[in-house]
Amino acid sequence: MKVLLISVENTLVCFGVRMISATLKREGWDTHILFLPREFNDIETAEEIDSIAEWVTALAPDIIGISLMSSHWRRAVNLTSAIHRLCRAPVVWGGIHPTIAPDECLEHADIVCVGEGEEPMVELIRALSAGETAESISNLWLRTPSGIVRNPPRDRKTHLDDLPYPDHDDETHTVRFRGRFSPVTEAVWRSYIPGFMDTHYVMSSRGCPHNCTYCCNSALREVTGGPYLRRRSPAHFVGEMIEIKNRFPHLKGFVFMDDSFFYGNTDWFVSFCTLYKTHIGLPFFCWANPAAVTADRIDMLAPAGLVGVHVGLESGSERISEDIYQRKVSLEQFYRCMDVLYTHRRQIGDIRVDVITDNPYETDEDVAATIRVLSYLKKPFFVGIVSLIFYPRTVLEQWAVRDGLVTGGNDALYNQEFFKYRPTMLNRLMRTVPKTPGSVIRFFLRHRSVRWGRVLFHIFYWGYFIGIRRQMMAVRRRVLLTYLALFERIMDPADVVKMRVSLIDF
Ligand code: B12
Ligand code: SF4
Repeated sequence: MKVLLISVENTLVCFGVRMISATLKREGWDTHILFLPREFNDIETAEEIDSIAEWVTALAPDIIGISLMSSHWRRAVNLTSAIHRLCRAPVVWGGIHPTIAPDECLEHADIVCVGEGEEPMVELIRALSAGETAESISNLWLRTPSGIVRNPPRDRKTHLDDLPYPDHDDETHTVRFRGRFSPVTEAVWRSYIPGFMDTHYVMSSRGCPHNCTYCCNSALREVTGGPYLRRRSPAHFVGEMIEIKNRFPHLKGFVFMDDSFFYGNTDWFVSFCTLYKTHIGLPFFCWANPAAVTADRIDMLAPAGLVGVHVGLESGSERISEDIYQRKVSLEQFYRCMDVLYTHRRQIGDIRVDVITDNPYETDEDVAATIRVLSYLKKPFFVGIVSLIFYPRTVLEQWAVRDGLVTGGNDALYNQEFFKYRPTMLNRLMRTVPKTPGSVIRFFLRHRSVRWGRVLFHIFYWGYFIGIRRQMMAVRRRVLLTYLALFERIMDPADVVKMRVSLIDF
């Protein structure tokens, strides 16, 4: 059996397809991956879709798997129908969106994988190659001549160490890059953001201990059984990075994509730090829930190479944070986390605070509260502003449907852009916080309802922040890129990644 897995994600990270592929290869199946990275909302034209379907048909796979999030919905639908026109191989959909919205996915795919896909895919390929049907494979939903079969879910995999490392065997990988089908060369890899930073994404765990209402974890947790938060052993996790470091000698660092890297027992961190320092020794970034960022943990991780932490404030309004997002993080915990990170600012140069905006449940005063909290933080830090999307089946989406704010899953919702927040004065003011003295931010906040205050802010925003500052950033970017081109090879990897991060203008 020849298997083709397709990713429509905008990077080459694609943990899902790489995990399925590695598992199938370990079982001896001839497995290929096609990466179709594109910018958000950049949907393939009919000619492009046809050329992809022709490439797929020429490879002659016996089965095709497509991995998708909600924002990839339209592209996956178009691709699947083009493949169905040219090719007889069944198309299986898996990933976050099929897991939370399997019924609507089954209107397009032949088979849908609900939840983790390693074991179901192995069983499916075995069954098909033996000429059997997939009608009793748990986690799989399928269309059959006698109707839809919804097999029950299986428990999540408990021992993640039993799984192989994600597949990085580029020989069997193809990417559609600048309109051509190309091997995944170093140059291609470097064209995408993690590549640009010379970092590689890895994950030590699956799941999250929290249950914030806007996040897919609130939906995923309910879909299948078994423990939700699971972690690989430090040896298994570092073992993967050793292989990656050997494979990509130019690598300058790692990004740990765990939902919240800081959770777990102290023994895990002690063992991880020792192994990481000994075998890897490169700088790393991670995401953390502020409640879990303690001085002890940072004291352990900073000497091991921690250079960047992304934390979520999401909202500085206690009403929104507690009642609407149901975040289990108090403002006090958030400030404490930022203080701990600030004390290590020489080492941890990239501190990013994520904030959600454009929430119809928020009043102007709630947004102002978020800006006020940010204005009191010690600099430097970045702020990542994202526009609230009501992802299907999340608790918040269900409330919003009930309250008539959204109509539930549809193309427009799935295509909403995460990073394109509304051009309101408060959102713009929020954006300027990391580069502007807190007292100036609070001055604009105080005077936002009077005309002259708004006029003054617009002069500041368009004249300085977007105008002069951007020009200065462009010059700085050119200087730093030239500097990197000349000296990167002899620089400390931590300084290289920090410099590259500083080139991304949030
Ligand atoms: C790592 C990550 C990323 C990485 C890499 C994504 C990836 N797919 O590898 C990056 C940074 C690129 C990313 C980007 C985005 N992400 Co993201 N990301 C995650 C995160 C933290 C982990 C996902 C992951 O890799 N898990 C580990 C792998 C092994 O699990 P998996 O992907 O679910 O795959 C398993 C199953 O789903 C299934 N499966 C997957 N594919 C397939 C295919 C087949 C054929 C089969 C049978 C099975 C199968 O089997 C896999 C193995 O068990 C999740 C949070 C979460 N809890 O899932 C958010 C999450 C997936 N991201 C999310 C979002 C919104 C985004 C962005 C849109 C926004 C952003 N943050 O910029 C962009 C989208 C980019 C784009 N347009 O392409 C949302 C998705 C919501 C939704 N309903 O779609 C999540 C759930 C977070 C959240 N807030 O709720 N993300
Ligand atoms: S802490 Fe982060 S990853 Fe975990 S449920 Fe909340 S938003 Fe999702």
